[in-house]
Amino acid sequence: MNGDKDTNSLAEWRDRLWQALGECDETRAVAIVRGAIDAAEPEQAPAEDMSATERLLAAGERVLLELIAPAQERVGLAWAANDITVAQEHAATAISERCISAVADATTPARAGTFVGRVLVACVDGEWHALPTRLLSEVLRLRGWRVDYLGAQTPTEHLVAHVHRTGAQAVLLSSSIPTLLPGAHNAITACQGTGVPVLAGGAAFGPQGRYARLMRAEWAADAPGAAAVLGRRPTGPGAHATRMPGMDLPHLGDQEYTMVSRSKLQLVKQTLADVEVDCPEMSRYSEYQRERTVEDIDFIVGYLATAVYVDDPDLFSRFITWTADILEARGVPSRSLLPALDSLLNQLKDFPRATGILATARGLLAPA
Ligand code: B12
Repeated sequence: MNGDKDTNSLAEWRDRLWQALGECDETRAVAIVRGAIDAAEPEQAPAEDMSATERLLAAGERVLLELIAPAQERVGLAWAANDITVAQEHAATAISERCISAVADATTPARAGTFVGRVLVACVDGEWHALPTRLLSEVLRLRGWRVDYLGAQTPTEHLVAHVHRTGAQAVLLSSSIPTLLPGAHNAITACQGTGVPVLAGGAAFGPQGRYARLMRAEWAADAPGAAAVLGRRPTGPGAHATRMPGMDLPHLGDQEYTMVSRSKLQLVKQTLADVEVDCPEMSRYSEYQRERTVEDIDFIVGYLATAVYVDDPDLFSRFITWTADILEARGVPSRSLLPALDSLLNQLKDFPRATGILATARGLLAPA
């Protein structure tokens, strides 16, 4: 590939990888990734100014961030639009994992024996989206860090024990699912309690990492951002080291979060009963359709509780808009969410923050 800007953008490789993912062709996907490593030109400096080692490291990073990551994001968009099945999404993700390993293998000879430092990368408890942390770990390794990669759903007590055991300089925590934020907050304060800085990332932490800041953690949008934060050697949590999560969020004093999260089961049950009255056609639902409806209501209450936790109506509104789009893409009118929201508004009428959050989202579905 020459230095021409368009050719250097890896766009063509992205199309080829997308095709291989769509056809569940792991062998071809890995061959494409290997080819892209050989072809990718460094973006920063002219290739002739770099050693072979530097070029290989830069090419590896570009392939991780500009080829594999966008392909994986496209998988998510295609699933949401109902263009691919859950099975195709699973297969594509498994192949992407293998592609990341291929980059790791191809770049091993270029990695130095000495490390710039040691960090720990993990997903918060309950979080299955390990692929983003795997990408992050490989980019940091390419940049000289020793990374302890703990993968998906790491229980907080084991995270803290590992920090103690290894003396890691920083903990990098990932979460994609917002309902895991209260647990993530717990993990952040527990790790900071050991005196180590915590860098949070992933879609759960909200636009521009607003919830990470609320929880007094550092935040970065992506792997290069994380490397930049680590490069300036973030100091420990200092005054925030030992504290209870509730101390960061004074609004929790009104007990609304505790009430909504503790009565979740009852709220889901009553909402289902109310929705059944409003939608008589539900009596003809199959067992499978009924289970999905319960799951949807469970999600709604979970996201509501989380929005109350971080005191941000936007969190719930984003979720409702996202759910509405998913439903519409599958031929279900987004209005079908209204009975559930109305039931919750009625059940939670004594909780001003919760009802404010519900009313805002309801307004998005049924504008006045
Ligand atoms: C693959 C996938 C899965 C796989 C994950 C397998 C794996 N090994 O990772 C499986 C099938 C397990 C899965 C399960 C679920 N998933 Co899913 N999944 C995805 C998908 C398609 C891709 C995720 C991914 O790899 N993205 C690519 C990476 C590169 O992008 P990224 O995650 O944004 O990460 C970047 C940054 O955020 C950042 N970053 C991430 N972490 C960190 C950490 C630090 C420290 C830093 C600095 C930066 C950083 O760096 C990354 C690279 O630039 C996404 C769609 C999407 N667009 O992401 C949905 C998605 C995340 N999943 C979703 C959902 C709903 C679920 C389920 C709830 C589905 C269900 N009904 O069961 C479960 C939840 C399971 C759980 N408890 O975690 C939704 C979440 C929507 C929402 N608003 O909450 C999404 C967005 C799908 C969609 N389009 O709607 N999922």
